[in-house]
Amino acid sequence: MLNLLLFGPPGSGKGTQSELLAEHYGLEHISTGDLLREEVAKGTELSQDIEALISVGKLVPDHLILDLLFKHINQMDGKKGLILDGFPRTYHQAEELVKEFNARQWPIPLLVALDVEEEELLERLLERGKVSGRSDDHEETIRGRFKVYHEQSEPVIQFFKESHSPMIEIDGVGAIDEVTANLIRGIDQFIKESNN
Ligand code: B4P
Repeated sequence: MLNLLLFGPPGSGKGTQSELLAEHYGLEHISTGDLLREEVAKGTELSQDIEALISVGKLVPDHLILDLLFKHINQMDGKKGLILDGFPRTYHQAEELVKEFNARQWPIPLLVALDVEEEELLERLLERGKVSGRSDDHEETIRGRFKVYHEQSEPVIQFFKESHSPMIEIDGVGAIDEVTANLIRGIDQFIKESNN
């Protein structure tokens, strides 16, 4: 069972590449950003709280995303491996993910970190903002999301190092298909080494 976590700053291509990798490896793709946007679209009381956080570039509370994600995973058939896109985004989420996977006797997922410079990220997200209609794709919020990424999400890498969990870093700059090819090369290498 192959499980992957696509990790990286906002706009690094997590969503874009996860879809392509899910198809290539036959994995179930779950984007926590999409799960939250679906929740917002339901228009419940919780939706308003979530939208208020997303629109200013803040993360939603850990307990909320953990609950939403594992409820979603429980509804799946469980045969395919998973590709999680945008999760974990905090040290605590990473700890809980490993606990949960251990409890299910699933292999600890490979963290695939996409590396892209901030100026390129800003350009991509401003471009997406012209068509996405997303409340968080404008300059002030994007800069806030970068800050949140450095302060709250980068420690995920620390967690993976400390717990000796599998991790690779991939250059996320270039045409979309070039980045996909880099990712497949890195992931295939990991699979080969794990089988030896
Ligand atoms: P996400 O939906 O995960 O959004 P993201 O980080 O902005 O996008 P991503 O990196 O997937 O970029 P994409 O491929 O689309 O999160 C949104 C919000 O939800 C968060 O800020 C947070 O509030 C909340 N949230 C989500 N998960 C959470 C969690 N676990 N805990 C707490 N809160 C959570 O690429 C961006 C653009 O670049 C696209 O337009 C794409 O076409 C373009 N692009 C991609 N690759 C390219 C390339 N190689 N070259 C040029 N352009 C490229």
